Amino acid sequence: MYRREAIHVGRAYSAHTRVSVKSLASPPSLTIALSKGRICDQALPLLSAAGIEPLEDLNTSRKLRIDTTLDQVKLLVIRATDVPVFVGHGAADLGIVGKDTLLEYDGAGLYEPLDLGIARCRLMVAERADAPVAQMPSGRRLRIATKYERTAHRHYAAKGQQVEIIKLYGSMELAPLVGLADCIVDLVDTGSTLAANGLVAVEHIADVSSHLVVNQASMKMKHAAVTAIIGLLANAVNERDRTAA
Ligand code: PRT
Ligand code: MG
Repeated sequence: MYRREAIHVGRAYSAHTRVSVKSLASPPSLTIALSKGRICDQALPLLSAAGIEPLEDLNTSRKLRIDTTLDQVKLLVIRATDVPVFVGHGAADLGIVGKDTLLEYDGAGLYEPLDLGIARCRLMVAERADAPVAQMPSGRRLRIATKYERTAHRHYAAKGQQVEIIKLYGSMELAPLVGLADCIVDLVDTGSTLAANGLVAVEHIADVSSHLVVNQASMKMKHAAVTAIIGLLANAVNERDRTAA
């Protein structure tokens, strides 16, 4: 079974990649962690182009470990913030996770070999359109509501600004409206959530997209299989970008 699926993968991409049939012929098992929702929705076409298709619908299945068309590859469906934790600890070999989540992750043990260019957005500072921070009495410490505590700390520390960070787990946009904070640090895509809540983006902190991450020990111990997956996904990204251009 392994051999048949592996040969299929090798053949399908032989024109584009150095991935060899041999590298996947009798492979160790590999797990790839990812989250439901937008990352999963946008990652599936890339995984599919790499020959990895889940045998169940990730968004609706109650199973958290899902078989794929490649016998040796399983998908783990977990919370976005848990992806670097699973991969960093070796509970998953690979993961697909937003740069925003990676910037917050304070653990080690990860390589970040490939930007998949999906689930793109920007991490921004936003404030009330009707109460700009610039018009606030000076000398008062800014209160920043965010789920990106570490990234916000780093951003203001780099500017030499002392701020109070208020950690929230969601609905950041509400905080300035109800007087909990002066600003928020949050993800912005179209800007319509900010606009709907009377907020405007005032500073850009980082561009965000989802990256492939790899456990460092897996990269060593399962080198051929892991680099084969990286190669297949890199080809899928290049092919997508080429046809979109
Ligand atoms: O939802 P849950 O608490 O389980 O986890 P999560 O919120 O971390 O996961 P999810 O699925 O909501 O987001 C996963 C990842 O998607 C994030 O970590 C980002 O890397 C990426 N991503 C890309 C986004 C957005 N774009 C995005 N726009 N994540 C969230 N948003 C939200 C944003 O927080 C804000 O509330 O969408 C709103 C802004 O969108 P616009 O279009 O109105 O500007
Ligand atoms: Mg969410």
